[in-house]
Amino acid sequence: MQQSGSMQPEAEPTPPQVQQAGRDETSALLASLPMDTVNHWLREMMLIREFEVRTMQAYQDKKIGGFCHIYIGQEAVAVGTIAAITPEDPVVTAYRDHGHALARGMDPKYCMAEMYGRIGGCAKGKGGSMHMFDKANNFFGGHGIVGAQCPLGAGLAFATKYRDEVINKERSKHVTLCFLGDGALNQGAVHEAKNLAGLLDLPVIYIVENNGYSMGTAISRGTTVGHEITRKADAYGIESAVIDGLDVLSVYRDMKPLVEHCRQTSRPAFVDMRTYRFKGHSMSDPRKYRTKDEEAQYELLDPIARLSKAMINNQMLTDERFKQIGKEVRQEVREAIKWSVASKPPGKDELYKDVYVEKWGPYTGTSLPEMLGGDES
Ligand SMILES: Cc1ncc(C[n+]2csc(CCOP(=O)(O)OP(=O)(O)O)c2C)c(N)n1
Ligand SMILES: [Mg+2]
Repeated sequence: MQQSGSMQPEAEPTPPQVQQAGRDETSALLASLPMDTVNHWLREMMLIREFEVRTMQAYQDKKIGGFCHIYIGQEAVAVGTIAAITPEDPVVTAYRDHGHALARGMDPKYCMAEMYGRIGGCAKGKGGSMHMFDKANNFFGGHGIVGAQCPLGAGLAFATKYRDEVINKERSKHVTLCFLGDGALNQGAVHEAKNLAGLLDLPVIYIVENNGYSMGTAISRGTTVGHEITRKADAYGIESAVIDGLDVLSVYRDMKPLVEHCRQTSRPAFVDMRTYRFKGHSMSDPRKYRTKDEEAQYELLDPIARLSKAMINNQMLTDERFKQIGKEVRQEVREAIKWSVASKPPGKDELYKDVYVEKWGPYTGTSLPEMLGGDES
């Protein structure tokens, strides 16, 4: 039998980095963009970072319970990709979802109140950290089952295409962004979704936020051809790109034409978005599976520091203004926390609301199972 091990490189660093934009390239990119846009991206990334720092503190103080996955380090991905679509385009993601919700326009107070388990939260405090949802901003969650959002991404793209082409008799004009982690690549549902997207010409872009780890498992240990995951798109005839996810300018530069191509052709795409999570997998992860040196190496590529330095070098930002934005986002998050604390926990009357069983009402007769108070086994 042929050895498939030859497909893996010998000692691939984890996670693999991508060619970074040089100083001149960055300056040219900055010059090509409206100043307000770049300022907005910087502020958004800083808001997400501050939101996550305060979330971690509140979690440690036991104000937030349940699972909680922090997005620090990956801010440029949500901000740069969402900047490349329109507010009408659907977005769906996994459980590391606070950054996407905020970048999509959710008010931080609804996001924070959800984390605090309060009725004012976007899911009435019944979903928590992993289940942000904001229909008004076309943000469809927030999903805790690894890979489960990928068939939903295909479904959302099918829905927009059907509405545009069949109901409205127009050209398909929407693009869905479906985010997933590198670990999700090994889930069956992801492959079925890619197959359907390719087969049915669905305008969905699968963005793998490749932070190199699935919990404590490095991509090279858990995933075949982990050094070149775009080959997993080739297998389905889906176009792909590798993007520096630690640089918001590169993310936008590379995503914008890809989004427009998918919009025009009504075809799917796949992105290997190289990034790094600066914190643990979840709040209970001591990070023993990676070295301090590796973490330090990636922290040098901090997306906020990279953008702010580039802006300062190009006379688009001053140290004072940078500090001022820091103050503003701290205030915004403080207010979100204050609002969340003032919001009440959901009452008992909420228990059976928004759950499927409500539609049919309680069972009658003897078919009620014991766990629901019935007397039959
Ligand atoms: C179907 C399923 N299997 C296992 C888990 C447990 N689990 C939660 S997160 C995770 C790792 C996923 O890693 P990745 O997709 O790379 O995303 P990241 O956490 O790096 O953002 C696993 C295995 C789950 N939630 N769902
Ligand atoms: Mg990962």
